[in-house]
Amino acid sequence: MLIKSTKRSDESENQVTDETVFNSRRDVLKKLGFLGAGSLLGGSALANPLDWFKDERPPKFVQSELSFNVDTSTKQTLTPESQAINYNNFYEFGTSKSDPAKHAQSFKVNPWKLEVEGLVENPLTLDYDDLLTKFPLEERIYRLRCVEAWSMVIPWIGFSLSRLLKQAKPLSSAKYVAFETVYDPKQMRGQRSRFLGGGVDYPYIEGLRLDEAMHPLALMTVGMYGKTLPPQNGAPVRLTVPWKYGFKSIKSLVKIKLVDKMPPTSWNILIPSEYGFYANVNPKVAHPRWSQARERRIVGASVLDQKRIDTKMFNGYEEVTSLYTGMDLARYY
Ligand SMILES: Nc1nc2c(c(=O)[nH]1)N[C@H]1C(S)=C(S)[C@@H](COP(=O)(O)O)O[C@H]1N2
Ligand SMILES: [Mo]
Repeated sequence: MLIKSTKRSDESENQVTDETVFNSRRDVLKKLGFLGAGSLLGGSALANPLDWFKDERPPKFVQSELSFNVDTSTKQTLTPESQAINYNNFYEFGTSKSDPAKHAQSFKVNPWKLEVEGLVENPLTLDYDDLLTKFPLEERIYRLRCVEAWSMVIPWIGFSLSRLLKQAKPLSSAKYVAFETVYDPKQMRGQRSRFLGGGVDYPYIEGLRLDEAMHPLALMTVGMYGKTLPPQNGAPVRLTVPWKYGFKSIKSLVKIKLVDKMPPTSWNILIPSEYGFYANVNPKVAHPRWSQARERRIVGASVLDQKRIDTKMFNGYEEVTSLYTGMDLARYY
């Protein structure tokens, strides 16, 4: 059963729904008979991503349609899909915005292995199919605000990271979560030289405090615009943390490790004065080289089709405020 969003008007910028709303929506869908056991993913919708090997045309990444619970509560102008998949940051495939779409098309996402390990009672290994079928998928329309001051509104598809962590059962000694992108220089040209990869020391690593990671907004993302992720957006699985700058939303994950100390993170290692561990969107804290007070929302079919708007604290996701009670967010940037 394929369920798709249709209504997306642009009147207002509502909050994205929280998990409670999604759960009640799921109940409604269940009552309507959309969500019987095992029906979240139609088997026939899962095309084989390796099919292009049999094709005579040059390798082109094939996406599959996904089934998901729809986010109908959010009314925002979506960024056109053509922008979201052609204007990217994914330094493993090059440093310019057009590089990932150009150089990631033959990236292999199946087979895949994601390990959840470290300070957990129940370590997990998920393969490609697990990522798409183990957890009910939900569509979440999230704004993603890049530290470079552009932003997009994207209909992501995935499941809360908290669901995965709960299944792994963090030990009481676990205080942080460390994330790691795949390291595969044969496939990722940016990992072959410091020049091509923008100076990042690969693999790309990120981290969250455990309570941040458990917040229902933190999304394990496997799709966008109704389909599995294209490689330039982090296939087969990435994180989307909408209240933080885009660089926290680490792509093409192979490892999630529960740890007791604040883990190192790629951008913080590279330029600690500019990129902190927290990286919460904050219009009042300027980047040392530019203001963060405003942003360019990419809304049209051309990158130049932009709307200049004020940036909101936590990118507008105020429900995370209590995570930072008593913290000086200018100091912990
Ligand atoms: N592994 C990895 N993850 C990454 C990046 C990267 O270079 N490598 N770039 C980050 C940055 S800076 C941004 S803004 C977002 C962009 O996500 P998008 O291209 O899907 O919009 O991905 C983030 N995740
Ligand atoms: Mo970014």
